[in-house]
Amino acid sequence: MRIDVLSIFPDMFKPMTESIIGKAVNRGLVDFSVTDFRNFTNNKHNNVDDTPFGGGAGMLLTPQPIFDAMDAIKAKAGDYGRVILLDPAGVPFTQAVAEDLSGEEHITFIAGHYEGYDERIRELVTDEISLGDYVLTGGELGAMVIIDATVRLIPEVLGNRESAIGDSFSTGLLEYPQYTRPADFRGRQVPEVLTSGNHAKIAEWRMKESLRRTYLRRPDLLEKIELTKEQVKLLAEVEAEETTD
Ligand code: 4GS
Repeated sequence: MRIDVLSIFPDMFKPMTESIIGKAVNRGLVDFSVTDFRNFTNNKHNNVDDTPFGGGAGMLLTPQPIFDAMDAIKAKAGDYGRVILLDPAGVPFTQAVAEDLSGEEHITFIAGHYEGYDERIRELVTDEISLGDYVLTGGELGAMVIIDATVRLIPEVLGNRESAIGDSFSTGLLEYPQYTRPADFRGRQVPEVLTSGNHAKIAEWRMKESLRRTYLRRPDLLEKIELTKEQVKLLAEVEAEETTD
């Protein structure tokens, strides 16, 4: 996968060379490049923003440096693939969006840092994505979050140790509680079933606790998935247990 980012703060992307994403780059699974679009300005002060026509507060990202930086990416890579604009008015970012993007060969992010974008910039864009209902100082952190969640879904990026299988949100449920050694830590015991060696009982306990956690913390997620007969039975047990005490 090739990932391009347009940003006037290229140093903000330095953390992307760490950890699993950095390894994916080093292993040649991801080709990652940040373009500072301030280098593409045509004015003598290298301004990338200007005041809005019609008046009002705040500055807008002007189209010229963005269009020219996009032309440069096209000249280098042949095309820009999916073009993502980080914007609070975009579709909320979810695991489903990450799964969709992880199948792409090329993604280009436009990360702005001002009040807003000149509307003509949206002409270049295939997807407008919001990180959530809050206001950031710029699109850079949003682009990094989307890159992180997307790249880890590329086959081969995660080893067995960090497997994406069973992640919360890919199953539609929150993860069940987990324990490692010691079985007794300062008098706090690991649930007995987990040390019983009975794999069917362990699987049932995990499913039930996954349902319990989702029921208690994120009941909205239960509305979005189709439960099996077994899960319906376990959820009924959880509901009974959680309403009596
Ligand atoms: C988001 C967001 C955002 C909007 C950038 C105000 C500076 C800011 N971008 N998801 N101007 N939420 N952008 O808050 O993507």
